[in-house]
Amino acid sequence: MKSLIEIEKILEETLTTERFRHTLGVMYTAAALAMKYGANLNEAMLAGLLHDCAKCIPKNEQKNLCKKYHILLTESEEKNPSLIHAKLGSYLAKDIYEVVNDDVLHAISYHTTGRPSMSLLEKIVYIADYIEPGRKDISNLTFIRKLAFENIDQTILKISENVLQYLESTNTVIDNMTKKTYEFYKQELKKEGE
Ligand code: DGI
Ligand code: FE
Ligand code: FE
Repeated sequence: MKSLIEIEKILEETLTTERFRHTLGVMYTAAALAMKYGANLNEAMLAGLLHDCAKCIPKNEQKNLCKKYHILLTESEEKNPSLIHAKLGSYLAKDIYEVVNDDVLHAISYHTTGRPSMSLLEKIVYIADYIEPGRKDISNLTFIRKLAFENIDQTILKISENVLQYLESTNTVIDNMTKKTYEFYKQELKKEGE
């Protein structure tokens, strides 16, 4: 297994400066959330550090790598290549960065769309990606950043709602999993309130 520092050095060379800064922001935000909610600190930092490891690979090369790893792409991933880096990233994490922990691999795989019934670690990476200090120009971000340290499931709901609204307003095809995440946490919180 590679250490956080070894991985950080590789990513510094393979990601753009901007993406690397975002990556460090996600890693440390995931660490803060892990402290708050009692998740494993090293796992949270590892998943945060690697979540966008496939992001700077050219799109056609990402597709070739998916073939190499026998990753089946959904129709929506075929249409929206910006979704591919999440799933591909988890395979690279395993193959190149020697990650063996399935929870960490799932957190990387689902960081863009989320999914119903996420583990604590998956929730932490999904949220950290959205709220890290370098993120700009998202409505309600000040509110969501505060909420993230108060109620984790409400934060997932707010973020998935924002993402859906944003994708609708830009006429982007929405992945089924993105919708399912929102619907699941809406139901989940309704149950809690009853
Ligand atoms: O990789 P990041 O920029 O840090 O953030 P991300 O992994 O959450 O998002 C990657 C891109 O995917 C971003 O441009 C928003 C977009 N996206 C998120 N959910 C969906 C989506 N695009 C489509 N087409 N459908 C989705 O459901
Ligand atoms: Fe991403
Ligand atoms: Fe990201």
